[in-house]
This record gives sequence, C-alpha cells and structure tokens, in this order.
Amino acid sequence: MLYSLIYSLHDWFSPLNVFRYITFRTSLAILTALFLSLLLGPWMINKLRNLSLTQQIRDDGPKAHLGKAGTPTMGGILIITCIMVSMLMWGDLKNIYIWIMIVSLLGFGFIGFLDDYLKVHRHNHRGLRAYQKFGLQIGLAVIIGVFLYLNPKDPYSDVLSVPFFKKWLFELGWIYIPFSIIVIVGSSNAVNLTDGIDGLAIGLVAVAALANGVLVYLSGHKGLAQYLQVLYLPGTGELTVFCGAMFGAALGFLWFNSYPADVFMGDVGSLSLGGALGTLAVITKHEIVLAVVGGIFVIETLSVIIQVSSFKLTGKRVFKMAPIHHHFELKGWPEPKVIVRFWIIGIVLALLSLATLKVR
Ligand code: 57M
Repeated sequence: MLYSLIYSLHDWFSPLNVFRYITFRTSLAILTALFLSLLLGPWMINKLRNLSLTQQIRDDGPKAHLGKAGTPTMGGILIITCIMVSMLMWGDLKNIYIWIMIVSLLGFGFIGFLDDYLKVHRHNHRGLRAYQKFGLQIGLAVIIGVFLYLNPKDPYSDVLSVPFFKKWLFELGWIYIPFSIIVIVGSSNAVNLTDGIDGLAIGLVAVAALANGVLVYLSGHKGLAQYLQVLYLPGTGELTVFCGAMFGAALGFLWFNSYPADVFMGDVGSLSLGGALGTLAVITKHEIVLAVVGGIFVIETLSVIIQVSSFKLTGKRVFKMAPIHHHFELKGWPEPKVIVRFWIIGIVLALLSLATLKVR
C-alpha cells in the first residue's frame, strides 16, 4: 500500500520513481522486516511467557533438551507479522502472486497456530491429530494448486522444468495439481521436522529465501530470463519483495532463536515458512531447484522416512535418532556445532542451485 501511495507521487517528485524498482523495494522489505523483528522481539517473548505459551519437552528426546523446558514458543507469530507488515508496505498488492503467497503463509500459519495452541492448552499436550493436520494442509494446498493450475496468466501452469536441462519442459496436465500439493505440503512438513534445534530451521529458511529471491527476480525479468534461458514468468518478479521480507524476518527471528534460544517458532512458524517456500517453488517452476536449495530440509525428512521404515520393518534404527540433527547430537556433537555445520551445507546447496541458472 505504502508503495502505491509513494509511487503515485513520482509525477510531482521524480526521485520517488525509484520505488518502481523491485530491487529497491526488496531492500526496504528486508530492512523493515529485520528491524521490526528486533524491535518487537523482546516484547513478544515476554508476552508468550506471560501467556504460558511455553514449550513442553518430551522425555524421549535428547537429554540435553530437557533444559529447554519453559522456553516460550509460537514465536512464528512474530515472523509472520513482520513479513506481512513489510509486504503491506512495500509489495505491489495488485500482483496476484503476492496474494497467493500471503494466503499460503497465513493459511499454513493458522494450521500451525491451532496445533501449537492445542499442545499448550490440552492436558496431554497433544496438538492436532495427524489426520487433522494433514487434512487441513492438503485442503489448503489443493486450493493453491488448483488456482495456480487454472491461472490464465501463466502459460506454463502445468509445466515441470528441470535444472541444467533448459530445453526439458514436461507438460504434466492436471497431474500438476497433485504434484504441486506434494511439493507444498512436503515443504511445510520438512521445515517442521527440521525445527528441532536452536536456529537450524530459521537459518536455513533465511538461506532459502535469499536464494529463491535471486531465482525469482531472474525468472521475472524478461531480458535476464532469456539470457539465462530460464522460463520467463511475467509478474513473478514481484515475489522478490516477498523473499526479501522473508529473509529479513528470518534474520530478525534468528537474533532470538540462536543458541541458546530465547524463543522457538512453533508449528505456526515452521508450517507457514515451509508452506510459503513450497508455494514459491510451484509458482516459479523451481520445484526441483527448491529440493536443492532446501537440501537440508530434504535430508532431514528422508532421515525420518528411513528411520521409521527401518524401525517398522526390522525393528532396528539406522540413526541414533531421527531427524538426523538428533543423530549428531547423540554422537556427541555440541548443539551449536550441529547447527552451524548444517547451515554451511545449506549455503553450499543454495549456491549450487544458483549455479543451475548458468550451466546449460
Ligand atoms: C517437529 N519439533 C521439535 C518447537 C518448534 C516422526 C517423528 C520424526 C516426528 C518428530 C516430531 O515430533 N517432529 C515435530 C519437531 C520440538 O520443537 C517444537 O516444535 C516446533 C517445530 N515444529 O518451534 O516449538 C523440540 O525441538 C527442540 N527445539 C530446539 N530449538 C528450536 O529452535 O531445541 C525446537 C526448536 C523442542 C525442542 O526440544 O521441544 C521436536 O523435536 O519435537 N519427532 C521427533 O523429531 C523426535 N524423533 C523421534 O521420535 N525419532 C524416533 C522416530 C523417528 C522413530 C527415532 O528416531 O527413533 C525427536 N523430538 C523430540 N523428542 N522432541 C526425538 C524425541
């Protein structure tokens, strides 16, 4: 909104023309979300604590985690608030893709909020039942997937692109709808599983937001998309501003969630951020690239699938504990070492995903 108001004045004051540029507004979105997080963080943490919205620690987890009991959770409310304020200020609210991202962020955030709230307020600390949580997530993803598939403005609404192989475009037809649902729901739950040690998930979300910001800027820019031979998707360039808001809010939350964490994001944060990243990948046709950018999220999810399958089929564990971050904790790695080493791998994978743009 603020963007439209300021930009409309550029006829009288030409320097305001700079607000036309996505890169300029993305910088403002990053700074707004970051400083709003730092400003509201302490107040939000106290509020969560005063409302007894604090974490229960399961006793079957790493013993080192027992000391985390009582840490305020549902800090994802702060993340979502900062992204939304930043978007409402600097995003072009006439862009349909911005609204699809907002629906995804708030929709998955609401599902996570329900789960968190029930966990805190139920005597057995049980949140939503698995079928309820998955059912709500799939329902939201169906709405997003069908809308994107029927989007008259997107000539590639059913196309799957493959990194490195620029000419390979697979027209999936209506199959694209279930495919996009799997990407969105899978991404939401992958971030949720990864959020099991201080700062790991939010740090990787910041890396993914930054990498996706570069990807979406290029695929929304006609000249650059043609030069790099990536799909040119008109109107998606505006999502760079959303990625900037996400990056700024993630950095701001990391200030408080870094080890030893003052606050956890809760499912309200992990489900919403994961759902947004998955939706972003579907809009920009970078689903396979997302799997590289969010490689740690994929590895964490695969570790759970392997562990649960092995345990059910053979009664034996492959890892000391899944997700894999717990495995390294139980191997004796201090928590900060697990976090930073996983971030390093995440950054390398993000750089690799950007390399797919150049390699033909
Ligand atoms: C999401 N939630 C954390 C916090 C955060 C099938 C199985 C793999 C499911 C999985 C599970 O329950 N996942 C749920 C992970 C929890 O964090 C809360 O949840 C929010 C994210 N959704 O924001 O509110 C705990 O994680 C720790 N934490 C931090 N710092 C952070 O910044 O230390 C979180 C954020 C928090 C805190 O201790 O309480 C979680 O782990 O539950 N289950 C597991 O991950 C469990 N693994 C397991 O059961 N493995 C078995 C299975 C696969 C057969 C095995 O390997 O044998 C582990 N998690 C816990 N206890 N808490 C181990 C047991």
